[in-house]
Amino acid sequence: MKAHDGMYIDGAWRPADGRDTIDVVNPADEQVIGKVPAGTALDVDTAVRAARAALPGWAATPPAERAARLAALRDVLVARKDEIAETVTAELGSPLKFSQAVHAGAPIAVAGSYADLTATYAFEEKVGNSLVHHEPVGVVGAITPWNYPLHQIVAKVAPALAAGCTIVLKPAEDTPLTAQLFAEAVHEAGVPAGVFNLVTGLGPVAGQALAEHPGVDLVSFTGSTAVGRRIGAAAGAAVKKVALELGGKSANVILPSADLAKAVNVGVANVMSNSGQTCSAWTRMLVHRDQYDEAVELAAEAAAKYGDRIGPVVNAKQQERVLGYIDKGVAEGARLVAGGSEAPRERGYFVSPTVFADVTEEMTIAQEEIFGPVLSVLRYEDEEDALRIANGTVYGLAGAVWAGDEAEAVAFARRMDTGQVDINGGRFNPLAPFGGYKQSGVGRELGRHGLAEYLQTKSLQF
Ligand code: TXE
Repeated sequence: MKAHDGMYIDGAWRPADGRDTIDVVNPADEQVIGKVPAGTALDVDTAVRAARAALPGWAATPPAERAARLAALRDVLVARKDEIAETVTAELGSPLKFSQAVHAGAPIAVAGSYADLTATYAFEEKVGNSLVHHEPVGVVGAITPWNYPLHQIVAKVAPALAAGCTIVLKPAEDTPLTAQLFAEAVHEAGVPAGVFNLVTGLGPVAGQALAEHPGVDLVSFTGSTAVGRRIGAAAGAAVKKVALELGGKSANVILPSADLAKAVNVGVANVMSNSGQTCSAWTRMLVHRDQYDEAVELAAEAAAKYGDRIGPVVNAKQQERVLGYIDKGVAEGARLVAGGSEAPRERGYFVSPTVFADVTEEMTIAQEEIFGPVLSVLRYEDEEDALRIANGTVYGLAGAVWAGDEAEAVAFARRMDTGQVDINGGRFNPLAPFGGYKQSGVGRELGRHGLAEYLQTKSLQF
């Protein structure tokens, strides 16, 4: 696979400070497919300085011109869609069709939505006798994970560009080739030098240097709760803005009036897609006790069908972690009805699509984020019980409600402590705000709400 041996800083690929590199591994066959430089604190500093220097010019660029660059970026992503899909498949292991539809498709939609929004957004508004200016926050340090390599990048970089911010991106070490391809796309789209900069590297080195750099005004992080906590604490100490998109343990609540077979089948697909590596995945299916046995049977059948259709998880560490959770589920008394903790293939970091029945709320597999193709099916007595279980974790990122009547589902959704709820299945909307209640995070991504994270307001009184 094509890999750059430098950093994209100030509009060009420049030699890295150090000689250390990171091997990029295809998780489907464990082969090394490329090497990228492991950035140092000096690389980060060089990139932040470039972003600072470019800030006044980009912040003063009229929104219509920023919108034009975003539209050009979307067009480049469209033109290079196949290459994006192949790169994501090579470094994440997801099936090519899924990479085309989701890993390439979603970021194209997001880039396009920000091109449109930037052209029409009221960056100045009259409020009584005041004029309120919405100005860029400044230099953004973006730290992204590997699970949706391009979407996670675009969900931060597109609104930052829209707002007039400049950016230094530190992508996940597992998926840096997609990030390099994105840097090429930004360049091709004519975004001025220094506005977007890329430093590849390890989290505790390059990531930490970026999060703690005094020249960064806002840190936008998506990843594990443990790292998010550290970044939030450092940002608090420096009185710096921070956006955190962390884990989830979303509930899929199937009310008795719902179409059970549809709700279960879509629910299983939701958890298995991307090999379960989705922070918003509906990993807890909640079913009324009268429909429980039927739902478990349907879920086991649906999961078995997935067999070879899902890719591996991203690396050996994640595979070990997911298999460990499956063992823990069995040890705590849950009943395995599909899959299990035996790796299904000799090569590659695969995990069998797994379904647990007889899961109770306090079990580890019902409380902690597993980040693999593992579904827990829980029983509820009545609606109040379902609500209590749905809200009974430290997380609050997403969820789903199914009912015969949409209004009934909406009434239930209103009482859920979570940032996003899919009603009778739902569909991806690039304009809908996405982010967490409770320990799932701080701030929102996508649409107007995502843009607002990268703006600060100034009011002029007349
Ligand atoms: O995450 P990390 P990992 C969850 C999921 C998964 C678990 C571990 O449960 O099983 O986290 O995944 C950078 N300072 N999610 O270990 O380490 C790192 O280089 C600054 C949910 O891969 O948090 C990468 O770019 N940055 C999630 C990014 O943080 C640091 C998606 C995420 O990696 C750093 C991914 C540090 N000290 C994992 N240490 C979601 N919400 O979608 C690491 N990083």
